[in-house]
Amino acid sequence: MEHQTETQKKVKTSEFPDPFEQARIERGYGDIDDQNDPVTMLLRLKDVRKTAHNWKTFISGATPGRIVVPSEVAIRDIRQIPFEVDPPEHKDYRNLVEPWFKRPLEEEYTAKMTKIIEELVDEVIAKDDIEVVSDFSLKLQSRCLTLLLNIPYEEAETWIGWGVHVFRSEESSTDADKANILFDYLDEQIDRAAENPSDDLYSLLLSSEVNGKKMTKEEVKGVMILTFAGGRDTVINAVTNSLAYFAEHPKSLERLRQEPEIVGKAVEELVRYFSPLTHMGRVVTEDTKVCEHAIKNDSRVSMCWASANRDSAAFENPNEVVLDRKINPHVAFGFSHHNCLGATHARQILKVLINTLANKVGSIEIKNYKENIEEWGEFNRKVGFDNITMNIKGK
Ligand code: EMZ
Repeated sequence: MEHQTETQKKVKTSEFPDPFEQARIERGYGDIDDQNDPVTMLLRLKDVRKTAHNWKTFISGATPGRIVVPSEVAIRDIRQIPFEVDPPEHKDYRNLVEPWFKRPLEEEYTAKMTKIIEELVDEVIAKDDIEVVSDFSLKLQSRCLTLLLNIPYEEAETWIGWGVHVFRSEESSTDADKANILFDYLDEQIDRAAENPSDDLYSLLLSSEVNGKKMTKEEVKGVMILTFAGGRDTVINAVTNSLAYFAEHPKSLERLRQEPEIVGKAVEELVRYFSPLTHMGRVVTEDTKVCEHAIKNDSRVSMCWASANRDSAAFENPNEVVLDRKINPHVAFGFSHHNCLGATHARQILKVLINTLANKVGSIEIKNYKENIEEWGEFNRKVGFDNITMNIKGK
């Protein structure tokens, strides 16, 4: 084995460095440009939490697409629901969809998910080298999404064909042609469900009322876009990154096999460490100040979950994965009333995945990879892998 001194220590493939540390400690924020609509990124856990709570000064219900960074204003004009709606209306939508998005806790749902994931793990064990992002994580995300929508399993094939992100491509971080594929698809699906109602999410939404009024097709589309877009690259990265982590920490996988009761804590810790969604924006409704920094009315801020999750004011050894971390107030799923609607589904995916890997996998070897580095002004943040080839062997 190659000898490495402390200073030469190689960064592991599964390590996710924190690019925000210095700015977080010294200033608490970072200014970035995004398509000529600048964003002040808030880096401290305390400020991120305060901002998430304060929906009057920091709104979500701005021009559709503007709270997302990179902004999606140029590629969509449909409002995502409940994501781009503020209180009090937000609550009506949220109350409507919340029970549906808690279904992943049901036994039957978990059983189906376990079958999907076990099959996929068996499949990759049987093969030699596989490219994990496209041959594993994308398939897993798409197949599990059929459960969340409650539609036939075969439909996943269509979504697998769309690739990792529904709004981004290799050519562009906001790709209008790509977005239109999703929008046209949803129009078709909504029309289908309107004509032939079933027990899927489209039909439920179409038959629902909010504030005494039937949901319009436009509103249904707003919920569906969120369901497709919000949990796609995020889940794919979380799954891929978890595999990379276990490839380099086989003892952790063995520990999870022997102590399955800590799997819930392990999921929270991996999600904290990876922070699959770097940040989420808000639009400011009055001149204000954060960290002694003036922020102008109608400008944008973002709550940087990835930075907040490494804030040493809240986390001991923030750059280490502590599988059974006792106190873990992370904000990887956001914070306050807009916290992630799909979190129950995402957590269940990671739990089932970890249990399945622990029971079936003997070793994982990383062959080669290309990191996915997001560039936010002065910050370069690794969020996952564009591709990563592994050899996964069974027990
Ligand atoms: C939006 C966002 C939601 C956005 C929780 O995040 O996810 C992004 O991936 C999408 O591009 O439109 O849905």
